[in-house]
Amino acid sequence: MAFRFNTRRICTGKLWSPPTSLNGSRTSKVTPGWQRCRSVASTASAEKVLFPGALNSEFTDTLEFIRPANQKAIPTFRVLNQYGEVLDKEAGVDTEDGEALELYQNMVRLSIFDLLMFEAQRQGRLSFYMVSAGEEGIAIGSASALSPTDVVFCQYRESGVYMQRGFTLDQFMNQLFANSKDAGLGRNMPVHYGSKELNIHTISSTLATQLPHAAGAAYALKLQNQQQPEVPPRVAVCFFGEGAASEGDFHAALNIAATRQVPAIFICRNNGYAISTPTSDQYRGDGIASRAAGYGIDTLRVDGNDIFAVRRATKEARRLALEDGGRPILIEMMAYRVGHHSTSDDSFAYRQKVEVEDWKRRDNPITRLRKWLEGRGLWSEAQEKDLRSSSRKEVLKAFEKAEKEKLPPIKHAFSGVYEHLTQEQRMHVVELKDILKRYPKEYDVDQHEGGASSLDQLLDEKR
Ligand SMILES: Cc1ncc(C[n+]2csc(CCOP(=O)(O)OP(=O)(O)O)c2C)c(N)n1
Ligand SMILES: [Mg+2]
Repeated sequence: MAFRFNTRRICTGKLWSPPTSLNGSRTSKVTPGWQRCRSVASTASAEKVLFPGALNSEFTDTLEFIRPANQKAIPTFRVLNQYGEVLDKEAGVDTEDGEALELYQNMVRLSIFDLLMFEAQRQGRLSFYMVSAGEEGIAIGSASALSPTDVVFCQYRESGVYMQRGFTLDQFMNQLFANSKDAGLGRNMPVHYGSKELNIHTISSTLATQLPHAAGAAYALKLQNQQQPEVPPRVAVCFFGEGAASEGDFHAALNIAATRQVPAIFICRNNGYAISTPTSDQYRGDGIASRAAGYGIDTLRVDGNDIFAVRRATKEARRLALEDGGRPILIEMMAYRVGHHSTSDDSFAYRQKVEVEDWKRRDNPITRLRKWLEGRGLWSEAQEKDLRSSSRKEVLKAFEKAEKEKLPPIKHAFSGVYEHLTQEQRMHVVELKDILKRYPKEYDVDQHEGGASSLDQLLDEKR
């Protein structure tokens, strides 16, 4: 006999028992399976070896590569078809008529808001804007299925999440104009909203940075959910584009979320483009959902033009994310980016106008829900007209109000970085004061609240 297997079974589901505390009683902490088995273990007749890096992999004598091209693509979950008809009549929709009407009205409001802000930028009244045309159902539908206490991280094309959570038109406008009423004190580019009250972290355009932030927040929530079982548990929700999923941060976030089993919902808006880069140049695999499976994360692909499907998927994701102490979930929501990437982009330089027109005609979250509402006798052309005209008026009113506001005090270019002004900052303030004084025609300080005087206040502040 030349050789013997080591038959010691170091770790199996059967032999393992929950850890006990120092006084011998059972603790409630259960170590998950993926943490238990760390060593090679087998019997001579075993069908599989528990390699520490690939648990439960069976031996095979067939040499066959897994070839993604031969596998069926992940299906796309839908509740309604393109004609607004419910596919599974028994399951129906899980939304009351009143709520469906509200969702519809919010989607229309958002699209009108987008249209008017895009035009305002073209008139030179705003410096920058990004629309979410075609993706209204993803933002509004998913936000409507979350708890207001859940912590949200957005990319930049999710104004609907803010709107659905109660961000007011005034708040949107104050941020867009970076006026003195902007909660961010005018320090961000337009569209970089944030709201502490609504539990939405401030947007950062540096792609994908929100993903590891969300994984970290979800880990904190996992601990909080454990430590405060009397408080309703919360999840972290992270929105990102399929282009952002090409960043290293995406992979780091998914991996840490999976290994730590944190209650996070990653919502990918796959709209077909990352500015001018089409998905065909971005990846070769089956979208973004397939990547989640690679990290051991439960995943689903959803028709983003179907707000009922978006809602149902998000609700179920939330339930799963909080199960057994927490786990991450990824949902890939499919849509088409109907608008240009931003006001700095002309998408007809890289895609055909007819492609966009085709999508607009073929499918859209707003028209799909409208068809469903009309089919139930809940909506009419007259109501549509009223909604559109009143939304337009509301948006323009808030726009004009915010446009008249002064800009924030100049001192906020320096404040809030350190607790107290540093010696170096002090020198910068003095220099700025000098420049403003020497070139009064170049810098209209009166646009700012308090003119240049806020800089003196800053210099006078006691340490
Ligand atoms: C780190 C980083 N790299 C590049 C950019 C430039 N950039 C801004 S948006 C964008 C495309 C992102 O596409 P996607 O994530 O699909 O979102 P979408 O715009 O389609 O909603 C790029 C490349 C950036 N903002 N940050
Ligand atoms: Mg995209």
